[in-house]
Amino acid sequence: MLSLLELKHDRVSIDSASGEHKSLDFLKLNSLGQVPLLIDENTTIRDSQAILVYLARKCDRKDWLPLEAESMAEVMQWLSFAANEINSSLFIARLHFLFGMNFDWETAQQKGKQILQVMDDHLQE
Ligand SMILES: N[C@@H](CCC(=O)N[C@@H](CS)C(=O)NCC(=O)O)C(=O)O
Repeated sequence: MLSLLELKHDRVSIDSASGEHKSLDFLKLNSLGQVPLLIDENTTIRDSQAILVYLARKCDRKDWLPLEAESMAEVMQWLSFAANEINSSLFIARLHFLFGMNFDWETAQQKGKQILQVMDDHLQE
């Protein structure tokens, strides 16, 4: 999103394998110990959806986040879809296949396929 908005930024890598995101320094920035995290001068925002909303509003980009009730709700429903449906399916499957974490990946994968179909159908329109 930073690139799409052509915002100059520094990207900082966090070594989660060594637990850097749970270090005291990082927890001071985000008590949940999660990435992504956006720091904009004196403002610190955690959560991908919140970061997207922040950037769109900060740049007054109504093409990304319209202010009319119906259009804004339409954007928010997809952000919520990312936080809920995608997070509880594709994200879980990814943790299993990429990082070998022990989850019910079969259920996650099956749900993930349904979720991808919902997105494909929407994009077809
Ligand atoms: N709701 C958050 C979830 C962020 C999240 O789960 N990040 C993962 C990496 S992709 C993480 O930092 N996990 C470490 C943990 O939860 O302890 C968002 O959308 O940004």
